[in-house]
Amino acid sequence: MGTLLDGIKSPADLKKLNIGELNDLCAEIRGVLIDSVSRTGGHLASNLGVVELTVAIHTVFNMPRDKIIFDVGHQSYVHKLLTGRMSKFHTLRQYGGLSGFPKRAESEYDAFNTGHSSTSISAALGLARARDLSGGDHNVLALFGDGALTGGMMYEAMNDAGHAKTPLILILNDNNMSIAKNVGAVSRHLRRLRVSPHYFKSKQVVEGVLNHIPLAGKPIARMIRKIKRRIRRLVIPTTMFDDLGFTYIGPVDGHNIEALIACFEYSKLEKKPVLIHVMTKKGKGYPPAESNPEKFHGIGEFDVRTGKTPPSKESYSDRFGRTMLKLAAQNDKIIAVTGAMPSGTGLEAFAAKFPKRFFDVGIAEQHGVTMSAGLAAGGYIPVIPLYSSFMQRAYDQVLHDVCLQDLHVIFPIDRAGIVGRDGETHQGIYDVPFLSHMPNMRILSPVNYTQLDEMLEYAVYKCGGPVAVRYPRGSDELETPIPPFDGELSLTLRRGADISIITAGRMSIRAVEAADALAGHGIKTEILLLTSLKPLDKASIIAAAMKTGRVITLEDSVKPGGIGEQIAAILEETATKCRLKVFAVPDRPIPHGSVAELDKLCGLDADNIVKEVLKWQK
Ligand SMILES: Cc1ncc(C[n+]2csc(CCOP(=O)(O)OP(=O)(O)O)c2C)c(N)n1
Repeated sequence: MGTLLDGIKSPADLKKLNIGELNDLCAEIRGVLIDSVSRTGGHLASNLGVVELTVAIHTVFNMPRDKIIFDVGHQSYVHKLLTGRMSKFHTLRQYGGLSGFPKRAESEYDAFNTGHSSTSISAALGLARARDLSGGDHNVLALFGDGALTGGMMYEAMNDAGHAKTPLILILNDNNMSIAKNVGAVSRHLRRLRVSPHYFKSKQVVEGVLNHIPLAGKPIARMIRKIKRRIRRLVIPTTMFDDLGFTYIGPVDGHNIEALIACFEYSKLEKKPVLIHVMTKKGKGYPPAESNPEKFHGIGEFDVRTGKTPPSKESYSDRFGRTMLKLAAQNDKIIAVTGAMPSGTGLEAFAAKFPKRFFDVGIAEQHGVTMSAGLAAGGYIPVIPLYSSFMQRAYDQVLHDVCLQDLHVIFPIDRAGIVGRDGETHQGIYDVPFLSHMPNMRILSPVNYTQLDEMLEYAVYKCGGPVAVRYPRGSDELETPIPPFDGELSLTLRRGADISIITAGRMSIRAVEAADALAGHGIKTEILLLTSLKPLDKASIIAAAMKTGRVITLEDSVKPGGIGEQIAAILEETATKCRLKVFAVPDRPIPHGSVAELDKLCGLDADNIVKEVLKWQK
């Protein structure tokens, strides 16, 4: 096992292999991916689908001189294996190990950091323009999925790139899947291209041409000219990409290395924007992933033999989905909207039960939010669950289209706070600061599932404007019993006279741990739990500060503009005399690791809080 892959120290080594060996290498890579991801977790299905594609790219192009940008970046594992990171692959997504996404700091082969969808063409065009301005002649590639093509930025970028006419190689990896089944009119257009008789014919011809292609690295100039003439005849401008100024090539079988190599060799000759339409199967080569690509899109540890994952507790997302079913059964004005995350946000059952009241808008958070604002203006109650980090996309839509008009849109914010193994692009640590300054917005923060239910019900029936309800990834609940929620801004979780901890959400668990540990040192802690992060309960905050004279704020959001800084301002403005220490996520990218490791890294663990409090004692 692993013999060919062991020999690939850099992509240059690929150029020595013949087609048969490249295919054998692909089989080895699949084995490594399945085995390794079964231990570390990760984005398996997408990577299994791009094995031949990535091998062919690195066989034809000369990275790192040529540049490739991976859209989202979740499908960059094969690229990592081929670019000198094989020996570290077992550390993928582990604290201090390889990232699950491209990282410029990790390798010179990673041309651009990604994590959020639909940025690749914009970034590639920027790199191409930088090349042109500096007189370079290297190739710039963007590899993106059909799912990414539902994101609006792609059209802004194609509008610009198709007009700019500078050489750019776009590779569309079309597997007909986003995380779930892909949606939308562009997806329908791609489906038509896939089945059009003309394109099937052209595919066969491309493959025919390819049987005669020498591998890259051999003298190929004359042969290429011949291929160019033959392929040019296949390129018939009937696709939306042609209309936008790209030469469309395809569709090409993305598991046929020879066909891929031919298309890539050809694309280098075009000297203008090219789009290569590659068809792949998500999960290719591992039956459990082929039959359930959605489950294997992003997966934790699993048993390679059965494809089964260990049993897990109900998550906040699952609970949200169950509660939505109940609320929607009672109230037919409730509409669910998702940006391509029906399963991730827990809305699958809703979609099945209320198909007319469910809209998957694609990876289009901006459009989803403004569309929801339209639904609200039309008399409905849209509920649009977004992962905190993806909500960043829709900042202006939340502000301009929802908040300024005070429209009743409900924003369940999933994966709020530190998310763990997906790392810096996915940490949900910015929503509190950026929502806090939006007029009319309310932000609620539950500490357990019952409170999540109560807050959602409150958001539907007792609010008339925008409401966000933020909850963490996973299933961590505060075990301390609390009274039912009915709109209170805060509640006192524990009484004590020595020090006050003001906290919210998942961090309340850490606050209780710290308070228990402080009790061992004879320090009695008051814990004020903020159920509302906007508005803040000023009176209770001031009272808690005055009671003990020593305040700790504890939050899983970035410090600038967060709750701690807002509380500092309240205490300052009201001339409340007390000492204050803000525990929050520091103002720098937070890498990947387990949530517990990252809490510690950010100083949000009970041990660190206790250590700091004990310093105050001296
Ligand atoms: C802005 C944003 N929203 C949502 C996501 C979550 N997400 C990650 S991959 C993905 C689907 C991508 O589909 P596609 O581009 O077709 O790639 P595939 O996995 O099918 O290869 C989604 C929705 C994201 N990364 N960024």
